[in-house]
Amino acid sequence: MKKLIAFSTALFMLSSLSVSLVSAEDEAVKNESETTTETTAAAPNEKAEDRSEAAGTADSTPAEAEDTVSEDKGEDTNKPEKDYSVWHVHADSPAEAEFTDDTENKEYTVKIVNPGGEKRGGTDKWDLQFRIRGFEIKEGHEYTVKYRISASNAGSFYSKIGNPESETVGEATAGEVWHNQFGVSTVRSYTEGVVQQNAETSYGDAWSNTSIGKGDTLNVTCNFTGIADLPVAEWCFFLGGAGSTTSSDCFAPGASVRFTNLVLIDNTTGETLVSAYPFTDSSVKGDIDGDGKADTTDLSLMSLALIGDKVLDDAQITNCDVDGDNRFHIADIAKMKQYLAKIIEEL
Ligand SMILES: [Ca+2]
Ligand SMILES: [Ca+2]
Repeated sequence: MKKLIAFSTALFMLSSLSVSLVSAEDEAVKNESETTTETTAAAPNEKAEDRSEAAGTADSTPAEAEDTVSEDKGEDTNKPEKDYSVWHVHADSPAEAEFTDDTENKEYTVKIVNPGGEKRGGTDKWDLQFRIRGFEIKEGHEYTVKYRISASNAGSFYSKIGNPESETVGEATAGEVWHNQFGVSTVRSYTEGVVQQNAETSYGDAWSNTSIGKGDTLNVTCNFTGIADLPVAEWCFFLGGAGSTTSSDCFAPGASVRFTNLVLIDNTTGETLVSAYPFTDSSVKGDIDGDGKADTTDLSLMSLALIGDKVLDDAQITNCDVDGDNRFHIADIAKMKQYLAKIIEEL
């Protein structure tokens, strides 16, 4: 009998393995990218559970920049003064991350020390979160959400706007009024051009992660309509480990994930609800990444674009034309180098 059980278990494990390999391969083919993770779509009802605050929690706000955050049971209740209205990292044991608010480069960095997840004694991708809380979502209002995410390693992430309790409210299953597969969105990869365009007006089955390649940057813009009133809402990025709804860890230990241009606007009222290191619509010559200044990052993007290793959009190409001859070529790279070497003072 024991043998039979062992054999069945082995068979089950083997079949699970082959299934996950096949789906990972399918995903890779679908995305035509080097990304290695994919997430199983979760039934909305399954998502609602386990998302409430677990006993072992830790948060890091910019005030604790560069501190390592990890499990510390009951820390939340002992620190009621924690400011959730700024971007911070929340880690459920055993998840752990180093969080940096880089004011100079205008971005946040989350370095994954331990992603958590089921096999490490945690739960799922929500074991490690980068998030902000405390704004209001109103049913029927139109919203625009924007963010830029960069990753040192291939991985994936899930992002959502919902209520902190993950409680279903009206049409908002698990309290979510928006997630990364929902709404009218454009996801632009620095290395691949546009990788995803959605026009989803309902959740459908796509409760899955968005993949990102090693060293890639995704610029995301999405419009959605509020499907429920959420007096206190949160915007989260799940960066944690594999679990019942997530077939692979979002990111491996050691990966760094950077965020900037985190913006949420209520277009109905014109109110900006979240604005962390927002990009201005850049018309700055030589500013390719849209952060408002021309620097070495932009030079790298220009160089890669010129040899065909980066796909830039029209606005970026326009900003590449630093010598103003209406085309982008090697002379623009040369002028950019002179500017960055301070041989010339302006572009
Ligand atoms: Ca720039
Ligand atoms: Ca030019």
